[in-house]
Amino acid sequence: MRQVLAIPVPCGLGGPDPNVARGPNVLAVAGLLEGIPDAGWDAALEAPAGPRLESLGSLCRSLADRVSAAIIQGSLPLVVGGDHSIAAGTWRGVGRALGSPPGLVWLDAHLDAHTMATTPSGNPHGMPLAALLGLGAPELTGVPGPILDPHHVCVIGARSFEKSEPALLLGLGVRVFNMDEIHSRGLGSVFAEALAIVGPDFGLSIDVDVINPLEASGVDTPVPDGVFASELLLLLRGLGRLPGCRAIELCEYDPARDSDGGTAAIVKSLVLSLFEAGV
Ligand SMILES: [Mn+2]
Repeated sequence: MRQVLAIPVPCGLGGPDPNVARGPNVLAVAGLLEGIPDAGWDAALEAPAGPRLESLGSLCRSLADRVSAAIIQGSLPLVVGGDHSIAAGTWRGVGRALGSPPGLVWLDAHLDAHTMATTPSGNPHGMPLAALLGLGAPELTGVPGPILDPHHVCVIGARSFEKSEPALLLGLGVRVFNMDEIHSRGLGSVFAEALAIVGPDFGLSIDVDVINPLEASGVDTPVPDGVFASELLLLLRGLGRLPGCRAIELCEYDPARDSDGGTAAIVKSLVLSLFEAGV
């Protein structure tokens, strides 16, 4: 198995709750990498001071460099956020290392497909997927064009979004599996289709708010309903060991809303499952 390089990105600039920035440290203390052979923490990557979008853009540029370097040296980057705006840096770095756009499974209660023109909140953590597809805030990805190929991107678990977001994603050809479809087909069937869509070289962007807040309430923006951790855990099992899995990202864990550590424990079990043998 490749070395797993966990890259902590203590950033809360993209969302409403700055406590998300404490996520990587709290997860590290909770033993996020315990039980994963040959895994270690990189130094934390901090956002420089400055206006929000510029600061995030600079952070994403540094993150892209780190992720790209990790892949080139044969490691598997595990990016630990932090709010989801950092995805603009993670997948830019993966694309650069591969020389082609990776497929991407985006697990999220939201669609993160706002542009500066459509966002009601102005929060960049609602924009990274649009930015990665070449629409929205180029400050985040640092490049004007698309980084991902929409035909190899899918979103699983969506249940809270504004009308412009599915319009943008579906218009580009992104497959969106919302919770209604998951309830009617089952998560297993949806997940299998998602892996076929993303193709052999792919990544996983896991927004912890994809999980039902009845189980995992420790997230920045909880939304009722969602997938159950036990089911997701089975489907993620061993994916991190596949050579085609190029990077994994965990975002939006909010320790301030996780007083009993229950959400941290769930996140830890998901990561362990990703690296379990016996797929
Ligand atoms: Mn998200």
